[in-house]
Amino acid sequence: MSFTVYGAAGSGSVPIEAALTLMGRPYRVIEAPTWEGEAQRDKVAGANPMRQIPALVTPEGETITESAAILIWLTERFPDARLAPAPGDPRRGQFLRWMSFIPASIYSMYWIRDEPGRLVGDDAEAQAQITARTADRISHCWSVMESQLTPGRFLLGDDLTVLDLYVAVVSRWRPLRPRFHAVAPRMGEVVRRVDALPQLQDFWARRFPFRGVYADPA
Ligand SMILES: N[C@@H](CCC(=O)N[C@@H](CS)C(=O)NCC(=O)O)C(=O)O
Repeated sequence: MSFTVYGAAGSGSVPIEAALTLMGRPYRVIEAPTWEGEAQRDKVAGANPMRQIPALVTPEGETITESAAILIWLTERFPDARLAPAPGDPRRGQFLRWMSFIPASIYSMYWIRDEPGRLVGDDAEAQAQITARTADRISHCWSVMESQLTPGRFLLGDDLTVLDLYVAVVSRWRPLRPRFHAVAPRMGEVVRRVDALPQLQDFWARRFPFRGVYADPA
């Protein structure tokens, strides 16, 4: 039995799929772009009562939700892939810090951004304010992370971790990479390095192509 990922191209399942790819672990994807509406959310509801992707079903049949938890769990399940500093490693604290910061401070904004009406109903002006202010908040969070990290080749030093995969994907969402680079130039160099990893070129092309607004103009 292999892994099953409930996910969608360009979504929060992509760093998980990238990690499984680098780990050489077979998986299948149940495609469910939940932001498209209730029919897609229904597909996921059995695995995740929050009706969100990503969710991972392990070969043993356990279901894990929450992108950061899934990524960290995979690094523990497959330590030989060396995609996280191990417990006791001096980089572990910062690894856990930023792996928690992304879903808590940044990813959570998208529940509001994707459908501002969830909070303010049909008020178009209020919706526009939410879109603008959550973009400001996301940019601020990236700038805080930039100020606290001293990247090497990758965010925590010279070794690639799942944190790099996570940031490389989330930084491509709106307000999009040009704004990310403006507030986080050193992290920006890292994500471009992650975009260029030879072992992920086919994967990115399939799951989050560098096209249109999702390109990263130098
Ligand atoms: N806390 C969750 C957030 C997941 C999430 O927001 N997923 C989005 C897609 S990238 C989703 O399913 N949105 C639909 C909705 O919230 O209704 C995680 O970190 O996995």
